[in-house]
Amino acid sequence: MPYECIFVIPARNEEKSIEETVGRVCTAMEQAFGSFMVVVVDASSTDSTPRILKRLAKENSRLDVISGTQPHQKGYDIHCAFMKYDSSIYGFLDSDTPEMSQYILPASNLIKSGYDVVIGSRYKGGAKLDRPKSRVVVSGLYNKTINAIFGDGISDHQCGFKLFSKRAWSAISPLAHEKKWPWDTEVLLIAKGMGIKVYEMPISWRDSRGRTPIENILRVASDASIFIPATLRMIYRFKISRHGLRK
Ligand SMILES: Nc1nc2c(ncn2[C@@H]2O[C@H](COP(=O)(O)OP(=O)(O)OP(=O)(O)O)[C@@H](O)[C@H]2O)c(=O)[nH]1
Ligand SMILES: [Mg+2]
Repeated sequence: MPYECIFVIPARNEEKSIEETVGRVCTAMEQAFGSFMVVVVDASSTDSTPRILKRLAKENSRLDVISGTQPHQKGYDIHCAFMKYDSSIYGFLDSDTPEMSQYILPASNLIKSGYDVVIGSRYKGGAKLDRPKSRVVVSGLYNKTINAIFGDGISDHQCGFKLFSKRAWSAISPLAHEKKWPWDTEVLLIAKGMGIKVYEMPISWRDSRGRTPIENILRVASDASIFIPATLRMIYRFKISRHGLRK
């Protein structure tokens, strides 16, 4: 029997938030579903995240903790966790944003009512944003660049909260190849390319990590080194070969 919903939490060195996130996600899942599993994919955490998760998994039979393949493969880790289970709905939520669990119930209801992909959006009208200006600018530039190249019209590709119907995930998953953070963007572009509607749910968002300006610059540089080759690969796939997508 397939589960009603599988909810994945990717985690890497999240000792500060993981227990709260797992607790809040499990509570939200109990309100929304009869049969479900919460799956944490822990990738090479060197802090006390693995120890906390081991304890939580012992206490909760609906919590599955699996190991990520290697660091910086968040997208691939979520993908593999989805593939492990047969379910009517698949979703994920970043472990550093426990408050996003409040959207599990409304987003699940949208999927149950017929939407195939529901994503959190920090930039859709009605969203509330508490984020340093520099991150808003960089994130805005990213979304605008993707929109300009692919014309997909999505306002927030990288928000760490997304749900898929089984029908959508079965169609999208064989075409998704990116392993790092651009996987989020890739799955949305595949959905759009197949004519699958994406519902953007405005959310209230607060950046969880306080970073210094230097840390922000290093982060942007590291993101750019991933973004550029990934975007070139996606241009080839979606605009040149159009493999498997609607012409
Ligand atoms: N499984 C897995 N999870 C990861 C990996 N890298 C990061 N994560 C988790 O994925 C989520 C998103 O990563 P973040 O580092 O918060 O990325 P971000 O949200 O773009 O950046 P911030 O604004 O700094 O929070 C978090 O829950 C991380 O713990 C990874 O390589 N594998
Ligand atoms: Mg984060």
